[in-house]
Amino acid sequence: MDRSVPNKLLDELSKAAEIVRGHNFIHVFSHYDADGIASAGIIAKTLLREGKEFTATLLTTLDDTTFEQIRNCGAECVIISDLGASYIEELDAMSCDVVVLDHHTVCAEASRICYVNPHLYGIDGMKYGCGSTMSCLFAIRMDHRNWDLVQVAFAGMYGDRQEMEGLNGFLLDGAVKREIIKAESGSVVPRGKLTDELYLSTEPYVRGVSGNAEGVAALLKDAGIPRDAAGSGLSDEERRRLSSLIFLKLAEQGVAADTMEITSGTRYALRDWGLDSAGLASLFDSCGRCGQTGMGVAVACGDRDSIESAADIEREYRREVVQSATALDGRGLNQMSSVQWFDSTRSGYTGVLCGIAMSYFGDHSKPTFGINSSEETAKVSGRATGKLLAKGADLSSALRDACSAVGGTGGGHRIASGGSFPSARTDDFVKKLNDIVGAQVSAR
Ligand SMILES: [Mn+2]
Repeated sequence: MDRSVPNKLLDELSKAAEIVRGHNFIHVFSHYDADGIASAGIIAKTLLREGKEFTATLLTTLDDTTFEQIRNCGAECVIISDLGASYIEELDAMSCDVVVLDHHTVCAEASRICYVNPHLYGIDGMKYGCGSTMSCLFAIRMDHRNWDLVQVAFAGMYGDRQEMEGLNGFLLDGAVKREIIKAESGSVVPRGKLTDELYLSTEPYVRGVSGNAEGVAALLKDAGIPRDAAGSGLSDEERRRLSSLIFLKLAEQGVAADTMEITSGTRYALRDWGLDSAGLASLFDSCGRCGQTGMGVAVACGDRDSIESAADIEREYRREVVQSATALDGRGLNQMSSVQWFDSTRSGYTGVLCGIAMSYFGDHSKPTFGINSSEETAKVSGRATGKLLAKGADLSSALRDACSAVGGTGGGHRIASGGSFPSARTDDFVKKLNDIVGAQVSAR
């Protein structure tokens, strides 16, 4: 696959750089997930290095309400990263300068504003270029000295489960050549203190071990490893034993082979961070999910104090997530003919639980949805797998149509999508969703 940057994309990035250079103050809007925080951080650092002033606002979603925030922000120049694709026409109608660096499904092409999206150049933004990829390409276009920010972009790519081909492949090649990033062979054995790391592990989520202190102790005993050992200090033999026991458990709980491959996939070590891309993504993710988005952006900019505070937040966040995952695994998902779903009203963490359930304990023949109806407007998240997409599943259109059928809105990627609708219509919504996904899959 082609790992170069198309000329038309380079032209658009130059246009973006030109626009930004013409302003002293820029308002940055981005998504609150790992990719969105990484994108905002890359842009923030680029603006700082250019001597520009800026404000960054991270949004949980772009809808009519949050769009009003952008419309009324008062800045003469706005950059929107990891968001925007669904509001291009509205953004086009604004009077200020707008740069959109997104990778979500293209709904409309821009006529006035500067719009950068891999899909516009025939590159699949679900796999080969995410918000932080586009932000990093923009940063490098502004100044070649911004190549170091590729480390932050890799955390965003990890967060969005991107593949290292296409535009991501271009950044990988450049980063390896410059010795900024090193690819290392992966392992299911965590590097830190094993009793903690195995307990907190949701990637992989190992039934009977994750969120289960006795299970962790038993696993270590079976592997003949002392309880106070760290993964990085194991002998080759200990590592092999622990890794095979974990794989055995994953196979027993029915985890698909491709998930196991991703779980133990290549690690990308980041030169300046003492972390790999997954570790930095986890810091961003925790900040975003705990509403500490400003801290997330400061972490991405390399602020030492913020990195320390974020590590504390991460630990607590991971504990809550693993406990919610264990509880959901215990009670199981609601099975319908074409979808499976769960109610996350009490725990929250809808999207992250959805991903864990889809990969590690749900039925992998059906897309997984989580619904949080704690407020008047319910939030829904959906996850599929590559295999389900090959069968015809498209969660972007499924959630768009099912949400709008009950008076809400939805959309996103074919493999991961979200939406909202009136909580009172939850029963109608799941029926509609089941019908839509059923029709998608049987159409093939
Ligand atoms: Mn993204």
